[in-house]
Amino acid sequence: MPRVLDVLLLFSAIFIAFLLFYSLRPAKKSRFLLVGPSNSGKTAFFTQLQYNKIYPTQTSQKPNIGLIKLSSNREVEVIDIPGHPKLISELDTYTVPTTPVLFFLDSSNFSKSISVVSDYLYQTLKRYRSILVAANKSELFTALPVEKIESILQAEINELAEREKEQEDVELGEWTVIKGSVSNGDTKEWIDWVETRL
Ligand SMILES: Nc1nc2c(ncn2[C@@H]2O[C@H](COP(=O)(O)OP(=O)(O)OP(=O)(O)O)[C@@H](O)[C@H]2O)c(=O)[nH]1
Ligand SMILES: [Mg+2]
Repeated sequence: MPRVLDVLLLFSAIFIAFLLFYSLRPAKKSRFLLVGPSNSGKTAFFTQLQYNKIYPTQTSQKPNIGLIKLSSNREVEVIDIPGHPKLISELDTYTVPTTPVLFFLDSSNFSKSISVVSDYLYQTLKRYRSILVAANKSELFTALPVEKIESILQAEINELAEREKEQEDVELGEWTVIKGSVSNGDTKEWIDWVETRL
C-alpha cells in the first residue's frame, strides 16, 4: 500500500511541476520590424507608436526597441533598425524569416534613390517572407504615386534577382506597397497589415 501512495505522490509532483512550468514560462512575444534606408521615417513612426507623438529625430546609430499595444490590446515588440548602409548587418541580428517587416521609403525622394532603396529592399526580401513597403511622406507634393513606385521597384528587384540567379538560387519574400504619411497620421493601413501577420 505505501508503494501505491509513493507512486501517486510522485505522479502528483510531476503533474504540479509540469503545470508550474507552463504557467510561469513567459508568453512568446510577437515582434515586427521597421526597416529601410536612412531618412525614410522609421524612427518618426517608432516614436508615434511608442509615445503617441512624433519627436524630432536624427540618423539612428543603433536600433530602438519598444513595447506597444495594438488594437487587440496585445503587447507587441517593435524594433526600428537604423538605415545607414554601414549598419545593414543589423538586419541579421533579428532574422526570423516569419517576422513581419515594414520597409520604409521616402516617396518624395524616391526617384533620386532608386538603386539604394531597391538594393536594400532586395536584401530584406532575401531574409524575410512578408514585407510591406510603407511608401511614407506621401503627403508631400513631390511624392511619386504608389503604382509608379511599385512598378519601378518590381523591375529593379527582377533585375537584381536575375543577376544573382546565375550564381545561386534566390528565394524572395512576398511584398506589396501601401502609401501613407507618418506626419499626417495616415498609418492605419500599415498597422492593420502588421496586425494580420502577428
Ligand atoms: N514630410 C514628412 N516628413 C516625415 C514623415 N515621416 C518622417 N518625416 C521626417 O523625415 C526625417 C527622417 O525621419 P527619421 O524617422 O529620422 O528617419 P529614419 O528612417 O529613422 O532614418 P535613419 O535613422 O537614418 O535610418 C525627419 O525629419 C522626420 O520628421 C512624413 O510622413 N512626412
Ligand atoms: Mg532612425
